Amino acid sequence: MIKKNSPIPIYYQLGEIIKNKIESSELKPGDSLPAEREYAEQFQISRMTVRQAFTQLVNEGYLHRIQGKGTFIAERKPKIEQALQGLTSFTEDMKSRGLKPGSKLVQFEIIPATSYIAAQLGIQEYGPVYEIRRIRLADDAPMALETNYISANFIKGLTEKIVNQSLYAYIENELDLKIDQASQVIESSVASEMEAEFLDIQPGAPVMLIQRHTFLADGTPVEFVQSSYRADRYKFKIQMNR
Ligand code: 16G
Repeated sequence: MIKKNSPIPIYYQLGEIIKNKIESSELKPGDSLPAEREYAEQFQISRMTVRQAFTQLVNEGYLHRIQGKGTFIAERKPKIEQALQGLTSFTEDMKSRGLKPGSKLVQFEIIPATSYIAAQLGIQEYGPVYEIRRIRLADDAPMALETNYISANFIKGLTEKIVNQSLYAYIENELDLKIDQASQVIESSVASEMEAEFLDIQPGAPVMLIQRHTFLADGTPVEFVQSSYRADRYKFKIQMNR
């Protein structure tokens, strides 16, 4: 129950109590939450503290408020869990989960490589590079905004139609090149206005930035990719041995 002389604030303790009820399905999506007054009486705390707990859970996505109606348990879609061991494509990842992979093409052009992009791809500055920006979809819902940079002198014949399907399938099956390894860096960030619009989230909502460098077995760079994944829909799992 609530400990009044704890270093943990009371609103936080109440938030944890409500979260437990949601996680154990005692409170189910769509249920309305008891009124602030009821919690205040039950735990002998102020209504302001109860409101603070509710606000915290609204921000975390556990609850939502409907003007004039009250506070309800939010519908929370399970996060997609991606293992970080294998080198897979988005299309493969979604299919292996029984989800329908998809893309919405935002940009497809050949640009002269900036010095930064050239260095990432091991090519000359101003060399021709495909810049491909796609919203990646799972069962038609936006999961990530992904921008690929690919040397146009190396990977030839890309079209809008191809990148609306699987890029890796084209590289491996049509060009007969074997994608071998990649290194990936993941960091947290918040959605910019543009990312928020494409990903159907609020500006400032948490996202995970992923940078991937992908190579053939002989070390030739295949792609440099910058992606923003929705942090409310994605989590990463890594297996560790000691
Ligand atoms: C994944 C890769 C991306 C790759 C794409 C190919 C991450 C962070 N990125 O999204 O680097 O270009 O798959 O997918 O996992 P595709 O074959 O479906 O086009």
